[in-house]
Amino acid sequence: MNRDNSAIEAQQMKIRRTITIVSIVVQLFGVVYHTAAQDIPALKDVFKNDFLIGGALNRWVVTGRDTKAAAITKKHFNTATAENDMKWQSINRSPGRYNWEAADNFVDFCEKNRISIIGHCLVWHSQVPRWVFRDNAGDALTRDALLARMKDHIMTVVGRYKGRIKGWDVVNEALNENGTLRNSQWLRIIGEGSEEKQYDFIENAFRWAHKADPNAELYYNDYGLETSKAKCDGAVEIVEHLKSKGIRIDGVGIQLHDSLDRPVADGLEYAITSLASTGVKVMITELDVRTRTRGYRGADVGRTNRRNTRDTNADDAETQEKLADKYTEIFSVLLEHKEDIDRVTFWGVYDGASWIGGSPLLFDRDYRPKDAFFGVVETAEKYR
Ligand code: 9MR
Repeated sequence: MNRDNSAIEAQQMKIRRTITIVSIVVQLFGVVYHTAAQDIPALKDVFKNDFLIGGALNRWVVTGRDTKAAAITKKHFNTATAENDMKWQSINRSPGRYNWEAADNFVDFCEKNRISIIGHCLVWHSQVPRWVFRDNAGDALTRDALLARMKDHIMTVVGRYKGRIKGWDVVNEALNENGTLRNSQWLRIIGEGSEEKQYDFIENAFRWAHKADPNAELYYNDYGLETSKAKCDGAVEIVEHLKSKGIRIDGVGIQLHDSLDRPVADGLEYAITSLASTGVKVMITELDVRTRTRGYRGADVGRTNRRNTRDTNADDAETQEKLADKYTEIFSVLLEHKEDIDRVTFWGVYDGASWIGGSPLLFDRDYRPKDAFFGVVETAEKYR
């Protein structure tokens, strides 16, 4: 075994030991903590020397209709991402018509509560209206026409919030599992099937975002970077390509939509270290852990309805214990690499607001902290 291997083994031993110790402590003190939920520490304080802590917010939170979720947000988060309200489809559903209400509400809420704002997201193959890729006759746009449309959208949206947004997810989910670029309309139309032009839509998106708000940080964001090394290598290539052209990129977001039974530590370490070695910040941008044991469990949001995704198995003690272990595993890795991690954002505030249903977050459907919450706090204490 070489020295690198023994260092990795030692680190993994440490993570396994932390999971066992944290698991025992959480079980011993869980009951006491649960009865005194108001006294729980604020996550943003627990991690104040390590990284920002945030959540994805929906419009019920920012308009005050979900007061309990808003209270969790104000207490625990110092950064937030709009779960849906800044996406192309929400802001610019039909040509030339912009609806800013929801995005403005999100930005105002964050500013009022001194929460750093992440804009999500500018160029994505999903939640973008069909008209974007077509001309008036319904035919596919030319490369130049689509570039012009993309520029107009970025300049308008980023320009409106200039100086108020910490960073933008400029390009979202552009990669396949094998690290090649996804065959989206962005790639097909702007890339014109040519290898030389394949990064053009990404380059231009970053250039224009920078032009529209020169002080905003700019990120590439994707899922599965922790499960596929090839995909992670693809993200590294995007960063290196942009840097080689002198185009600003500040960070890469590892979404980290995890699931209960899949070990994540090795792949996550690989992703963090290889992305950080390019010199960019690494962020966990959409953290949750899928617990659903019944019904539809895929990623097709068209088939996931928040109201019917309650899963009784997701609430049982065994699942909650596994969930706490999983979060301990994840935060052990993040704390080992805290120098490289800038921010950790949960994809939702509490289970009742999660896009996947089940019990994937730190707060349950009654807004109470779960064993997973205490697992995370205990893990932070272990790394002090
Ligand atoms: O959580 C979001 C859900 O409410 C939307 O219906 C869905 C639409 O595609 O997008 C979800 O958020 C996604 C995020 O914007 C990008 N990464 C994957 C997230 C989960 O699908």
